Amino acid sequence: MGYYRTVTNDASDTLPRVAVAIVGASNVTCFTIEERLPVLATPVEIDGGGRWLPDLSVVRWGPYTNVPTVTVGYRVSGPPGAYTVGGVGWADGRWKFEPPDSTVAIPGAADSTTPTTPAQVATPLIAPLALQAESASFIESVNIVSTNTGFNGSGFAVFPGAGGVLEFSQVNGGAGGAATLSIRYALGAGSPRAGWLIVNGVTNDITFNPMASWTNWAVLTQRVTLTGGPANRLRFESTGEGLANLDEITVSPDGPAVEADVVMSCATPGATVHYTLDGTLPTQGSTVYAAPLHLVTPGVVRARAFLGGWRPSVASTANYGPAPIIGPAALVRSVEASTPWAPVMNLNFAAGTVRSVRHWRRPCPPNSWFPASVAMASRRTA
Ligand SMILES: [Ca+2]
Repeated sequence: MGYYRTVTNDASDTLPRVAVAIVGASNVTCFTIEERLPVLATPVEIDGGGRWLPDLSVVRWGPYTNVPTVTVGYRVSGPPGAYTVGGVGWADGRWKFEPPDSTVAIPGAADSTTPTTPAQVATPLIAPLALQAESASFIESVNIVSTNTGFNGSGFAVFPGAGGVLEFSQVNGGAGGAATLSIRYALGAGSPRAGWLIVNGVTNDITFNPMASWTNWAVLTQRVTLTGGPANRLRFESTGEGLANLDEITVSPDGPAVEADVVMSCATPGATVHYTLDGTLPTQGSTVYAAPLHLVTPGVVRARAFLGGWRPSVASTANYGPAPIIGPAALVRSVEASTPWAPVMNLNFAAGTVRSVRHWRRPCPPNSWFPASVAMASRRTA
């Protein structure tokens, strides 16, 4: 039985190809082939059914039974440089064939440049849900249109001179009490327009200032007092001046109250927002934000945005309900490896209580550090 290895560089810009030929095995019942690669080298394009066993750094073929000749092969991948590959063939569990080692050369100059730090994803926003005028619960003599650009949702409300009504009947007031109502509107008329904002039956005057154009959208804030829960009624009425074009309203209770409807967004295009509700740092394994959350119990929302090839965003945090019980401070290490040749180590500090300064001289608390492995891949690919 003979074990022959040949190495070819079939083009200057491709990885070297190794072929192994077993010949003269007609007097052998059973044999296997193993090719051994050095550290940093990995096989690609393995043919003949060979298996790469990274723990042993070998490619193994067989066993072959009653086969006189076999030819197998693979290419060697890794950083540019010269590598020594060896091999061994085992026959009938007794005989060992070891051909001389071969040297393979992976072309190209080593890339010694320091990878640039990837950009960081924008910190996501956690905000109250906006209620769209086009989805108001009661509409009278008001047209819903989409003729002027810049609105949110699918349209906005246009009031007549008088007698128009737009009512939101299930507005969430959180735990109840003072809140800020943000009204997104456009007013292209030359002078302010007044009308009524009726909150749970109590009439308030409301005045919109002109914005010079019907496509300039502005936000008017009003202080209101709401009852707890999602049964507040907010009603806009035009009373002779036509009011303004209304796009959406948002209610922000003064306190971090529940119930609450929460939306999340990220300014980085293509980024995915992940969130947790237990105070832990969101990872790419955390729940993906897809639709507004309705929170009915006190808690904390933490959101973080991710995008392949970018550093993860800073985590944003919002508390709902009574102030949370503060746990021990923790420092957590994690690795973001979406760019294989430039894994990013993240250290996240979660604020909390510290028993004493002396305590900080050791990891605090004892389990707040945990090891993180970093895999550094070659920038070269097959
Ligand atoms: Ca709208």
